[in-house]
Amino acid sequence: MTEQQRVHPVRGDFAANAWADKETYQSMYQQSVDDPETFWGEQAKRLEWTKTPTKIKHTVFDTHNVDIRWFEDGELNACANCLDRHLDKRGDQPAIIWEGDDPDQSKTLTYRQLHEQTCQLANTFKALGVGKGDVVTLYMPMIPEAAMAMLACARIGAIHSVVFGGFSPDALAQRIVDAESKLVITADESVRGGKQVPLKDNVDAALTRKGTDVVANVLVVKRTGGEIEWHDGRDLWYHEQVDQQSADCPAEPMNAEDPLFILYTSGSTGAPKGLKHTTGGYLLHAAMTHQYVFDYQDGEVYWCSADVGWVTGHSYIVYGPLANGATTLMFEGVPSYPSHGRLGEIIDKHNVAILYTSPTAIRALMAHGDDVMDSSRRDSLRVLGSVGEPINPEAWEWFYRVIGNSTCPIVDTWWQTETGGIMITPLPGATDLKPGSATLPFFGVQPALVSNEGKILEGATDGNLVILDSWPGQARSIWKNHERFVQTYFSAYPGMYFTGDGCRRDEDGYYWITGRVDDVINVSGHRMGTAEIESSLVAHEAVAEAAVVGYPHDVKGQGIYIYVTLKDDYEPSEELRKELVQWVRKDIGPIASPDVIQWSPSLPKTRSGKIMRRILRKIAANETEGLGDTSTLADPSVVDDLIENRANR
Ligand code: 6R9
Repeated sequence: MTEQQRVHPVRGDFAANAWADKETYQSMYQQSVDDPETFWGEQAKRLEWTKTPTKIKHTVFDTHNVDIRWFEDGELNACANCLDRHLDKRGDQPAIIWEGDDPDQSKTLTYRQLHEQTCQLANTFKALGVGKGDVVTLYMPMIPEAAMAMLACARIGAIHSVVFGGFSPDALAQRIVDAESKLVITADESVRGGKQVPLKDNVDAALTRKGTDVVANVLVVKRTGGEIEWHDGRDLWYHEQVDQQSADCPAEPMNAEDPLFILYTSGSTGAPKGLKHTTGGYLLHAAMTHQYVFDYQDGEVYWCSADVGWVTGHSYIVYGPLANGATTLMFEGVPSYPSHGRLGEIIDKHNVAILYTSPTAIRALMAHGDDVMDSSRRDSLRVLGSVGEPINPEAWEWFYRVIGNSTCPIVDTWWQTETGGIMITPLPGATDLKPGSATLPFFGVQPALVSNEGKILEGATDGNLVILDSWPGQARSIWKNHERFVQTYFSAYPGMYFTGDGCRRDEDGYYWITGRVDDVINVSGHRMGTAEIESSLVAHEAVAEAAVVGYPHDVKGQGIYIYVTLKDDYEPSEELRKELVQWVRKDIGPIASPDVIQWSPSLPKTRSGKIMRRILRKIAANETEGLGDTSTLADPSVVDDLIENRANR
């Protein structure tokens, strides 16, 4: 039996106690697509509305008029839904368990404590002149204050824009300027794997960049007490401000379609786009998927190991779990510190029942052998989850057998920043699992595969993954650029949302995501536009031209492979190679660190001057046979040189 045919059927005892078994999944799914109005109108009741919505769905995917509204006459507050409404029943239950980078540091915040501190922070925002519709940028470590800052924004109707703490000052500045953010929240330093990252210094550097004078204040959490510079009048200590504020801060009633947050993500072209997510539909989708996909049961400790800087952290560390009154674990560090046993040790220490992590993290541990898990028992685990990139069947089986002691179903969840929440996924009590497949659509999600010409393909086939109708968590637009939103997602296949992913559907109707079909690469689950890296490189004085492609990498899924053509006055050298690597790291951030640089006197181009990336991808993957048709190249001999000097063999 090949890996891809191996099936792990749903366990009977699991199905009996789960939120959904096969029949429940099938009947709910059917209703969700046959009668979305009734289905979502009913589901909306899981949230607390200050004004109950009567208009459920108004969504148009027409290229001339993309207009997405859910629950448009309803009013609610996302923070009140995540905190206030749990106080009666769960005031003393842990809301957030925080595990520090240092294994001796951890703390617990109950729902009551989280509510109180979030209200104080919300009042701080108000005192600083931040109100409804203003954008607050977060550049934070993985500490409870990050979740509080998101919730405090939501409480007063401010819009948060979280920027991952691994991004460079320039990348941060770009996002601050685009969002016209008045307030930035950061910490003196973050700590990861025993090393300090100078977050405040990075903010200082970012705020020297053009256009950042929109920022009036920087609120600084004291995390390490490390040395930082201080700009009087602009910088404020978080604790000093919050301590002065009362814990009484009424939640602002928001329209369901008021923005909750923007989150920047990379696309195939241009600058990162700020995806706009709104309040009602997003929160409902996050909460509902958190319950069904992880089969969350009351009182369980749930751990999503993502960073709040990514959408996974938004939906599955903060909004989904807290809306459900769950206990969510937040981890500051990395799975390899102080040793490779850390992940398992955290699970034992806090009795984690559900672990949601990435294929990269799994492969990195797997590379150290089965005994990396010897320091823990992990018998509290019940469900495992994977997200961010395709998981190869070997890593799936290792996750299942070694981390999960062969007892826990794995939910391989496919979704995107744009989708707000999980879209294609097993439900642990309902779906027979096939390692490597994200399996079947969640409620309300109508996937389809189309040919390059836009023809909908039936049955078992490969194709481009599109979604035929809207779902509540869908991003509504790109911040200040609706035209780009329409162009990016609705123009390739008119009338459908195009995901940018390629996919295979098997004879059982299971979906197997094969990866991006556009110029986006996915390195350790981090999405990057090749164009962004290229434009960084050509800004270097030695570089005439650069082309960036992804290539298969054992741990990271994809690595970054760069073809560089130098200007006439420059010679290739080890020193220059190192300099270019540092250049990109500094410009974009360490996540964009190039793995391979190949010096290429020229790049394969069509006669109209377009770089043939298909060929570059193949050479980078060391697949030099069958390069396809190269006859349209202006100079086919370029390819021979690239093959001869390829760096990955
Ligand atoms: C949630 C998140 C989205 C892209 C997406 C796809 C890839 C995510 C996946 C997966 C295969 C999965 N992706 N989950 N590929 N299987 N389970 O990761 O959002 O950062 O926007 O990335 O990630 O290529 O298009 P985001």
